[in-house]
Amino acid sequence: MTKKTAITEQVIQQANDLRQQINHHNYCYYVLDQPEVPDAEYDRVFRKLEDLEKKYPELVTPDSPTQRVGAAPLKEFGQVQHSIPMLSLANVFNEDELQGFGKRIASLLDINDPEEISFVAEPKLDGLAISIRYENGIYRQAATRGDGVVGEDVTQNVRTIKSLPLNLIGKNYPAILEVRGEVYMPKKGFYLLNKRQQEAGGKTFANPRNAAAGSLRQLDPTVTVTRPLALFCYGIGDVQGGVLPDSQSAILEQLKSWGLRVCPEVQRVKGVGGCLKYFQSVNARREQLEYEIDGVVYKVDRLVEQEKLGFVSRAPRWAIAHKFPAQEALSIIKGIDVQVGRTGILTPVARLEPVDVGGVTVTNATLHNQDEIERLDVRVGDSVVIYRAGDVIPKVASVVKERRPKRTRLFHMPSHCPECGSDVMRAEGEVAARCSGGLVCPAQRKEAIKHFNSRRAMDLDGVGDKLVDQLVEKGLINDAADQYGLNKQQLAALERMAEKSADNVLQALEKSKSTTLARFIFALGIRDVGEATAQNLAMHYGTLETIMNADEDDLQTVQDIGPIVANHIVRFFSQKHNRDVIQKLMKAGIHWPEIDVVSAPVDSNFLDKTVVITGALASMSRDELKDKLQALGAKVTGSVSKKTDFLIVGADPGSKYEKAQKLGVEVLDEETALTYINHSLRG
Ligand code: D41
Repeated sequence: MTKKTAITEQVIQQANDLRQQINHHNYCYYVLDQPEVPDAEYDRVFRKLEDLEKKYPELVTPDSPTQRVGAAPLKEFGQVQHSIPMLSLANVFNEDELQGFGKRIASLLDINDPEEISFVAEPKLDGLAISIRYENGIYRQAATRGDGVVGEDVTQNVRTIKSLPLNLIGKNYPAILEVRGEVYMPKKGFYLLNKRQQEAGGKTFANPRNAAAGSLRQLDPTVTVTRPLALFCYGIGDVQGGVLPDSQSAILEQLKSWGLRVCPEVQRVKGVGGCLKYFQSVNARREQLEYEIDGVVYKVDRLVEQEKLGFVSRAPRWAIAHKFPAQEALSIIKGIDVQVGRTGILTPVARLEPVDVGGVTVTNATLHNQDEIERLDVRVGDSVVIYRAGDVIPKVASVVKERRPKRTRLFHMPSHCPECGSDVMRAEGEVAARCSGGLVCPAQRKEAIKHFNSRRAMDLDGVGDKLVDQLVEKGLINDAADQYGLNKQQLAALERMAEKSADNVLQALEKSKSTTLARFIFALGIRDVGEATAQNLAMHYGTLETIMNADEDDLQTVQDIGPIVANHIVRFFSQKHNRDVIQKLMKAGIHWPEIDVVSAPVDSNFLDKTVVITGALASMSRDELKDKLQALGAKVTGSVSKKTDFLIVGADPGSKYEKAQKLGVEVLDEETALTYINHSLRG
């Protein structure tokens, strides 16, 4: 009996140790933004805890980091009554209104000069206000703001947010601590989520705020866990059994010391002047911030002053949101045009009644494709909400149906290309409609040449978009190669050109002839061949000829190239006009330095072999090994079958090893595999 207890205690201790390690790594990574260990180490510790909890299910506690992964779905959210109401924020939209705010509180506080007042200034995140309750330092409950009095119980969903500590750090936290903050979705995570949703045919979100709201108000926490939500804390609610400092800024410091995440942009400022300076500085850096904000918030720093000021109709008098000019505005669709891009994709574009959106006059907004037009149900004559975020192309966010004029007609993509009259096709499973005219289509020709000239391709900065348009329209060039045959007289005769500028163009053309194979491949504008793929092709094959002659199977041995891209590449080079253009370009004198091919897979031990990797490797990650094997022509799969040629085993191999032995699959240890690889490399 005693022995068993001893073991259990040891196991409990081990589980606690692992949890502490994981919590610490989470804190470094998500709160401090300073990871101490590589991801692989984190994964290792996490798996160890998972294994332990699987073996001893009675060990699992609700605050174990393994429990973030998502509880069972709910039928509906419970209701939570906020013990202290969650107030709302009043707004100001300009400097005058802000000065008014300053004067008002100065007068209420009996202070002569508003510039004497200390404020805490912070970005106003565009997310969802949330209240989070800790009991004895353990995460217990989270609720949305709701109407400020009653919110929804989103405890399980908030638990999945990695920047939320499930246990507070330190010892001096109150027995009951309710923190308030904003749940939001970082911009990057939002773009990736939408991309993922689109690929999976799921619903996409109009903006990070909607994505955050949709993710948090998800009845199934296993969905929420896949959503990249984050949290900043900005205040407190109910506090029992402990004391907090006497200023907003010190409270935020205190929250930080307990492991809670506070926005790093928070600053103490003096007076309305300090507020304005802060507003300008944040506004200037707005695009670079990782999250979307719609303004900044100022809060009177000293709590005694906050108490004196009190609140009116649910908003504190001591705080104010200073909003940026709206990113949305109302306009009317005057018409829908169709633009043709480099790869022939037809994009419907709404022509708008000019409207100011956050200080920029907008006259066009993309409608993306037919599906989007149907989703929005947008028609010519409609009143629409235009949305502009940063440098992104303005979008139609929604249609104001109530204002729709009578007798509007549905828009349909044309069946023929508006530029060249060729048939428009829509491939099965694709949202995009494409012109089938290829380089017959002047729009595609222009765009192809512009791409060829672009900075990351041939860097032909002397021949810009406007000049390309002119040259194509005047019939002086038909493809990228024709540019190299232009002479000074032809150029000097063009609009807005003279001898000097013609010379500059000729010089730029000459300079662009010296390039790299990767840039050249990228410049050709093969569908789905971006910079990285062009680079991989160049490194893999070393010469243009071998790339042009590779077949689809061979191309798939190149890193990151699958059957679809391989097919695009083969199709591109099989077309006579493409080969002709390439020949003309070579004749014009385009050249690049020779490449040492690192991994010519000719003599590879792994060529066309099916390989499985299992166990922990000592010298590299499994992904790295996979890349190396693929570069040598291997197909790397996840499970062992009769078709498997080799199983490469690292430390502690599991069932795959047993299966391989049963099936008589050849097993290689890591060292042997690396010897084979190195041998292959030497060819
Ligand atoms: O970033 C925000 N969205 C934010 C919202 C913030 N930084 N501070 C806030 N402070 C408050 C008070 C002053 C009432 C504690 C808020 C909000 N409220 C708020 N968010 C939604 C409603 C109110």
